[in-house]
Amino acid sequence: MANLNPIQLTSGDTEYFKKIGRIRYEGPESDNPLAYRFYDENRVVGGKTMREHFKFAVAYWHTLCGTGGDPFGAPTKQYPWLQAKDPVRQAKDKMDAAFEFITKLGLPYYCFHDFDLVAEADSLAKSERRLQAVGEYAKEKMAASGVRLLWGTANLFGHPRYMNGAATNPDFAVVAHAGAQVKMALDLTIALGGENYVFWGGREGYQSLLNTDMKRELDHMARFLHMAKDYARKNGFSGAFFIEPKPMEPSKHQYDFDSATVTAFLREHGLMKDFKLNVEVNHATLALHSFQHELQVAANAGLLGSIDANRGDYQNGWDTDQFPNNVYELTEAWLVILEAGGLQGGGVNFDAKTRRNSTDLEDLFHAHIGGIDTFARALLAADAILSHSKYRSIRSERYASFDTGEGQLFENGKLKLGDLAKIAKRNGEPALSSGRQELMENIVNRYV
Ligand code: XUL
Ligand code: CO
Repeated sequence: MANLNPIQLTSGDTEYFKKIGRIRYEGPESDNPLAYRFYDENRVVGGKTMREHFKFAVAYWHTLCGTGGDPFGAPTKQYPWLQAKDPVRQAKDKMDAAFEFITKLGLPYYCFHDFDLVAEADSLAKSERRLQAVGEYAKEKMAASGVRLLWGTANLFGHPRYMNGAATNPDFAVVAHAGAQVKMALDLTIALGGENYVFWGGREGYQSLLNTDMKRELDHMARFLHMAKDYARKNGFSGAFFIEPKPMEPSKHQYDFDSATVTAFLREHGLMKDFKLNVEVNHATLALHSFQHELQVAANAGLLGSIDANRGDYQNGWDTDQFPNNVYELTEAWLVILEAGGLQGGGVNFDAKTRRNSTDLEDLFHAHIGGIDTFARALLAADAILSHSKYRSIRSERYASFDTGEGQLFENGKLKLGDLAKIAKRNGEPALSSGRQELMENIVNRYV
């Protein structure tokens, strides 16, 4: 590991990314790979600064904890902040590295699972003490840096006890344990002024329907979410709860399959007021949807809360969690986000990991800089399309027949099926009307 810093037990004054300073905006002409070429945090686009549009967050689990192991091989990355044996010491080293990284990138937020921050102990009481110790340290780091918590969550999928699910586990003892864990994660999120709280249902689903009472499990999940929400509200949490849809992996079928499924679940169980969606790119494509489709479904229901930024791989199906680099695709996504009025309470969390063979500490910077600049370009393009092109008018013209006359009566619920039959007979065969998709695609391409 010649390229890594020597291992040191830190007390908050170790610099982990020694060769790298503050990443700054240098403009599109810059040749500096350690600079932003498009993300200019104070630039105002469509009435808001880029910083406000995105609310970029670093994901603790990938960036600080991801060591490159996969089902076929051992970890490839021996990060210097993961070397201390004492769990709380290691957690503080990791947090030093985290805040150095986030502030060098100039980003405003981070996100974590409880046991990304510090290793889980062998009892709930001990884990709670560890989380409290690390929480105190986080408070200091956040106050000193101004970095805020976009959302916290609990890892309810890693430990063997959750192999049959957490809130949907057929064994009440496990459900109760999950409740204890969520209570601790909520306490920590609230103590750190977290703006939102996420539920990603990692093992809330099934492997086989033969051994699964789906209806009962879904009712348990709703009951559990109500309990968590009631507890948090009672303890002063005013942010949003987000459900993060994903169709499969690790479960064969996950209950939070996609935006439409989650919206129906929230509606059925009276959770629409407190919960919104955290839409992830690679989860959308795993569900055989585009990212923008998932965003639009969430927006239609008023539930577009936050996004997890990454991308999948076109040649294989699974959740590769690569950093975003496709300006065209993200421009289509930002068209949806801008037209929906932005993200409600959330931001853009880089739920993305460098590749197993990206072993330099610097790779973490290149990955984030690339992702951030891709988002900035997409926002600029989407804003230009909405303000300078015929994009909106071409689309609305397609629906012009509903703006007046009988079409308008239809929209307003004033016609019956028999009326449609009369109108159709009177009109004869409708003229063909082009969808003009290629024209629309060219408009997007012109601005990317
Ligand atoms: C897993 C995933 C999670 C959630 C948080 O696919 O996206 O990291 O974002 O639990
Ligand atoms: Co995610």
